[in-house]
Amino acid sequence: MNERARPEAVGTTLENSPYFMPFSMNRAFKKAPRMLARAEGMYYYTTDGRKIIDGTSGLWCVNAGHCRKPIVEAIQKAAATLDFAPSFQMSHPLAFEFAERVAQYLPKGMSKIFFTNSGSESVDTALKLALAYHRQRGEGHRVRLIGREKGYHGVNFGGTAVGGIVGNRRIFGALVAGVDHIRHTHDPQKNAFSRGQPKHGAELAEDLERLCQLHDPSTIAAVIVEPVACSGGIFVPPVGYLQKLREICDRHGILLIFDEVITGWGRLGKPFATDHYGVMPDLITSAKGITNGAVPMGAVFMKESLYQAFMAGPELAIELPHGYTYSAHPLACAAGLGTLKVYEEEGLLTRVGELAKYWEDGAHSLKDCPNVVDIRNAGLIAAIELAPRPGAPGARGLDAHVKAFEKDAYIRVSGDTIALAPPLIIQKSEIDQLFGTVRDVLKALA
Ligand code: PXG
Ligand code: PLP
Repeated sequence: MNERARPEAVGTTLENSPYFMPFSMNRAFKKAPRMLARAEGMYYYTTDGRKIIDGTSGLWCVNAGHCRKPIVEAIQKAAATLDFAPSFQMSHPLAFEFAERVAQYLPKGMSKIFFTNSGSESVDTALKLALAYHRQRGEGHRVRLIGREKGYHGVNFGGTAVGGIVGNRRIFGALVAGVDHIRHTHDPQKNAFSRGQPKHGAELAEDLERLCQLHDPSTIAAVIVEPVACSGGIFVPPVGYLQKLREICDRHGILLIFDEVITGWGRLGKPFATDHYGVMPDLITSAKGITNGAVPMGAVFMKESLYQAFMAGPELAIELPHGYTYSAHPLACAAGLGTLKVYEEEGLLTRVGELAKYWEDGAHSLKDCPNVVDIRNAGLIAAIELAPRPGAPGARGLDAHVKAFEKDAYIRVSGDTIALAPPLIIQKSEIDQLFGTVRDVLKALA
């Protein structure tokens, strides 16, 4: 037996573990781990038996709550029936069935679906689709990709390149050539403590026009933005902003990609943010809530015309040389079908419409807590931004995360911003409980 700790030996014995944890403070965590053993509905249960309210839907993905029976059973059945099926030149019925079911939820005008295994893969797929689409139509000169400052589009090369969070880019070299970024929309001087969409900032979309003039619009293939930028700190689009982006893209023949990995599947009270804000992109990237997080899956949704552009060549040719070993994996399709069943039976894709006001009031009730400098909200998402400790950005946020966990609430933080986005099944009493715990944490924080 080697000397290394087994996972059940929680405490001070994980320090030599071979597990290199993603996006984590490995050394600090292994000294003082926070370990989850099981989950049900709104709650996690720790390895030492505590019940923890899930304030961020795992990682923004468990929209229907944890270990839901129809999803669990669908996965179990699929695993015992067809463990894997190749999806290159072969397929299986669940893939077609799931695509059909997902298509019923897509914004009007979107009709085709490409399956991936994560949000990151969806983003890189969408960017490649955009480049290939233009080339397919004889506009191969459109080679540039535009992201936005503070944006998060996953961690693959394309997504990292169009992403705009400096700390996620800094150590990874030159990334992808031909990428540029429009300005972010965060303007706390004008918009602090806005309820829902901030009033000021629609004109920031004009920054896209500036890049069009700088590079010449004929060189730009696509613009990708999150309708609500979540990972970077939760920035809600100013009134009129997304509409303006759409207009500029239309003016110049540029594809607009909405990255709805978080905002999709009911988070804002409609199936997609596209429906909520009434602005139609050309492509949508999805993941997370598509399977309720139970099996990894992502997808890219596109307009019919995009798909058809690839169908123009000879029939005995592979139309898109792109795909993943696990695209449309049977377990993921099964989990997705089970997920849609729960969403439907419980009306979860529109439930947030009823909860949003209560949620907004709860979030903004924290305004009087120490160190709170801004509160932002959209649908069932809230950000509570704290002033950083002098010379130690992120330290107060990290403390909030750890202290909340000690007080039986799991919350995410991005720097010094607390990010809340619970499962869509949350009850009003649990909204009170969650904000009550955050209030206690903020009062206890130096
Ligand atoms: N696009 C967006 C908009 C996302 O939010 C991705 C792409 C990448 O998806 P994958 O499945 O490859 O992780 C994301 C993921 C957080 C947090 O707490 C956010 C994400 C993932 C993990 C943590 O902010 N977003
Ligand atoms: N690397 C090698 C050597 C491979 O053979 C493959 C897939 O066949 C990949 C990477 C890509 O893996 P995936 O399809 O799981 O993304």
